[in-house]
Amino acid sequence: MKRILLTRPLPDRVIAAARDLFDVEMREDNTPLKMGQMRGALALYDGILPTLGDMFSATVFEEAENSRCRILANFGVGYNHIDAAAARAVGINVTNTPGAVTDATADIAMMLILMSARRAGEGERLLRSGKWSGWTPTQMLGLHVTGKTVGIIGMGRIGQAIARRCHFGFGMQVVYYNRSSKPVEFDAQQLPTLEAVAEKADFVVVAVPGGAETRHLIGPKLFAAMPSTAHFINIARGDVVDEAALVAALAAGHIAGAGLDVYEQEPIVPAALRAMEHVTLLPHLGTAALEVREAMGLMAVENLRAFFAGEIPPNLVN
Ligand code: 8YV
Repeated sequence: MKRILLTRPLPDRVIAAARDLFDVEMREDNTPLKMGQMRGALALYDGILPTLGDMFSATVFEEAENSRCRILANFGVGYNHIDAAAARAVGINVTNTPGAVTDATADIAMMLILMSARRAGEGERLLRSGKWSGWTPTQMLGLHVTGKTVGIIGMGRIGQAIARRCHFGFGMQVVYYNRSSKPVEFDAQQLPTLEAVAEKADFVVVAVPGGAETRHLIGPKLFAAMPSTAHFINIARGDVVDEAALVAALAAGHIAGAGLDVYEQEPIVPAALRAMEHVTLLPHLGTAALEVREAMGLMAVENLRAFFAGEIPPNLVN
């Protein structure tokens, strides 16, 4: 039986599915693997099921040509914590879990759009503080969402799922930026630059993959192009956004609010952001629902099964 390491505790169904097929070891610890642990795991296991925070950088793969491990079956669609090219160079396959995460992540984007526009976090804080003095016709007026324009940065699976929700569910106009031409089957307009999208949008939503190519893709130029009444939403990866520039844009009132699920240096969230009432901050909840985490885990296990059965794993990324 192949030896597999699960780098974090996972839902029971996933553990059971993995144990049916493999000799499984699961870390009980929820902290990311350290460099030495990653190197050790490459030497000791045939396959590893890692996740967000397990920083498999090029350095980890140095001298791993003859390592026992031949596959990293990532739990999550985003694999920017793994240097997939460096893994490939030493013959290690990398897979991810697309599809399983799409709807849940798009749902979180909608939640952040609504929470940010309608000041839900601020209202909840007010009520819990005991300072709510009762309804008035003008209390806590926010931005009406239905019929507004959403600007999506990155029209992949998740971007399209957000666009569909906005278009069909909320009667919104959809404009988007995607680096390649990406026609969609409903009324939505692809624009040539990030700024062209920002100028038109009441809500800018980031849905591009993380990694070197998109690091700080969003910065002062985009925030300057957004209307001062617009909200900025990020459900992708924190470092796609220049967080300091976002804080500056919010502090200066260049944009009206932000809804964030991801941060540049998780779990560190800048104090300046935490102090702002017009910012909604979620702790990377994107896929945090049991059935979704089960589907992600089962997909990762299927990638391992296929690989060790001599097939091309369904979600190979390198
Ligand atoms: C995951 C995500 O739960 O799938 C992804 O890439 O961002 C999340 O929703 C987590 O990051 C594990 O990869």
